[in-house]
Amino acid sequence: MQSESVLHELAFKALDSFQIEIPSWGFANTGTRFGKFFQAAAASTLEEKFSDAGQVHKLTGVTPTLALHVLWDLPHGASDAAAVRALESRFGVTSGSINPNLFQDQEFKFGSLCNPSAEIRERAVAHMIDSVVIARELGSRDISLWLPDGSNYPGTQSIRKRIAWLEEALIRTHAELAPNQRLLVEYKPFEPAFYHTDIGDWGMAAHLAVKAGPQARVLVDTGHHYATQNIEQIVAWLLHTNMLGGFHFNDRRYADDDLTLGSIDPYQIFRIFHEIQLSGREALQDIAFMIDQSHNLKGKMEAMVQTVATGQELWLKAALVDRDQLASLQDKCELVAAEELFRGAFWHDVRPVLKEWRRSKGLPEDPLAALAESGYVQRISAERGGKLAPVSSYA
Ligand code: LRH
Ligand code: MN
Repeated sequence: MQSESVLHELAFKALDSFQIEIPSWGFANTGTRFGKFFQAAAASTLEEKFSDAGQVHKLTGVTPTLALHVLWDLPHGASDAAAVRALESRFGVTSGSINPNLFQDQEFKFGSLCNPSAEIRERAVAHMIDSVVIARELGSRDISLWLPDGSNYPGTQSIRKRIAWLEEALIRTHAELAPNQRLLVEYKPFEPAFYHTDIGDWGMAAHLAVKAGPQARVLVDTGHHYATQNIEQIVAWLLHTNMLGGFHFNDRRYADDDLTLGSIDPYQIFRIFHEIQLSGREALQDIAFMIDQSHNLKGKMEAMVQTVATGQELWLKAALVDRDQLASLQDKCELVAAEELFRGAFWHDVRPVLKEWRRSKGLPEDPLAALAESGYVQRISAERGGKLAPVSSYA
């Protein structure tokens, strides 16, 4: 392991380069198909979501942007931009990625961009283009597309025709992008479709991004993989092919569980961060780090602050890997020595130097403790006084 002073300098440099975007929907009441448990402190208005995001940024210093979901946060589309701008200056966080929503309108039952009806596909493309315009109005770089499209039974849809419709829709969307904008294509193997999903894996997403145009990239949601898939290898391929646009970080035990980052398999995120850091700092600005979680049981503010702190810790651990030493051990196939060096960084307790970095930035050493001391959650619970009665959303 490098000397203490080298480690210290590495640590501060790494923490200076770490920022992560917060999802507005992470503060709202969410659930599973078996129900939602309401939290009094939950946010239901965009103002409340910006207020919560502002508080997280004040406590951590590394979450300056808030991801917005078009139908949930901008019901009037681009004409909501002025109101959003006012919230940005009031709460000190700006709009981040703009997420089109092609998964809740009834007409998208058999698909949106991939629907056999040309008329319905046209309306879906119009929503994509509206989302590009909204992003431009808000100065957001990324339009982040996740598409639920797929089918539930073999033989019921033409997979080939749907690929062609999708290619055409993303080419038309890409054509509307301003020079500084990007289209991120998120893949997911299943749910809500349970036979085929049109953008089912990284290869499909990469093909569609390349076909759409030079400003399109792939978005990796860590929860969107089969349990046996090697996610860091997919990340290495996307970095190698310059197709990696960003991440939706969360954790899972089984499927797309959207649990808090590092709660189940922190070593997974460490391995992903290592592949990214191998690409050097210049690659970083093109890789959007975003959280995508639904806090069904944990307090939403606590879960968000905990997630950001865990992200910092795992990013810092990955930065402590002596990559030159590791490379020479790998080249010499000294397996155990290489693994011990790699894991050694993961086991390294980085919390003391993280506290030091926070102190040096005038930030609370322990943001979770500071959140508790702030009384913020108690205050918003009283103000928002949400219903606490559990309701089923299954039927
Ligand atoms: C789909 C997804 C997508 C979001 C949604 C909230 O599972 O990951 O990124 O739009 O969650
Ligand atoms: Mn996601």
